[in-house]
Amino acid sequence: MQFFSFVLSAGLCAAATIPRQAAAADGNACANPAKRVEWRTMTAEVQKQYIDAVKCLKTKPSGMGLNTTRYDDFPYVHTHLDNTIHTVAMFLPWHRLFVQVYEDSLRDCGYKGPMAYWDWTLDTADVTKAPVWDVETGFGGNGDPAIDPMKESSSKKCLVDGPLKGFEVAYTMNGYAPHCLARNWNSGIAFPGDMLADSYTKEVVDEVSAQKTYVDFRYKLEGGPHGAIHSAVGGDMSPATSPNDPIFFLHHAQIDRLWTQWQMEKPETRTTEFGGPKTQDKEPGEASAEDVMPYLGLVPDVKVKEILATGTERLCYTY
Ligand SMILES: [Cu+2]
Repeated sequence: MQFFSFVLSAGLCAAATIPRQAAAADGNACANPAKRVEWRTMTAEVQKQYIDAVKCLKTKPSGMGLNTTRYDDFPYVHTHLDNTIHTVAMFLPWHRLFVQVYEDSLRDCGYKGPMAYWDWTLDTADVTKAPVWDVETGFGGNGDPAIDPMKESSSKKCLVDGPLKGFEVAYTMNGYAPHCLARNWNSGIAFPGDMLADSYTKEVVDEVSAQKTYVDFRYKLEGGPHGAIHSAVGGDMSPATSPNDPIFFLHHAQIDRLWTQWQMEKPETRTTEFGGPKTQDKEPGEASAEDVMPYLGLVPDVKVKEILATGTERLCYTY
């Protein structure tokens, strides 16, 4: 598979008429890319503005004709496309645009600060103490301590403090089912403070970033640090409706940041490099940058190749 992918990506480079250079050196580069920042570097005031905008999305109508709110569009689309966008080549570009659309929605709700990411490598000494969980300046922490997920459904382990207390989300993987936002750190079973932190230390990320091909990089990043955070946070962050938890978007901005940094190490090749399994099928076929990514009306469907570089008119940001 790896050999095949290498041949394919080499073929793509040769076939491209005008190889897209790093966005900065490209005619398509945007003039003033917005800098995304780590959550803990924002002032408390801007952190509050960000979370206020998240809550504002719950007051706006769906942008795609659903009977639920703008916020709920994101988990709805993500869960309906679950098998199309995970453990496949398009995992990274699909989520890249998804985060951008979310950021655009926050701006429609009046947010003027930077888009934020959560660099969890900074917190692996004790992830439970990460600034993103602060009840004053973050997204609140674990769900209701009175709920023991060994005895009751972890879906009852809802946030009982912090700015997202009472945050109601509309969907589960079974469809429309309004419920309170739940977190179930460590799935309620591991040692307190563990949070699978060994899976997303700086050392682990360095090894992911040392991968030489998109195929290997995507595979290691998705199956390693990406998946570990979803599992460690638990509750609504675990199933395919994981965008129910607003921390999803800071996590995926970090995933996107690591991809962007990997691309910028060799922008002349890596901002066009793409490949790997096209589908989750047993014989998935080889993905192509010409593949169209579906968004179910959240935003018009788009070819992968439009989303491979950042700092463009379409994705006018940097890290
Ligand atoms: Cu996802």
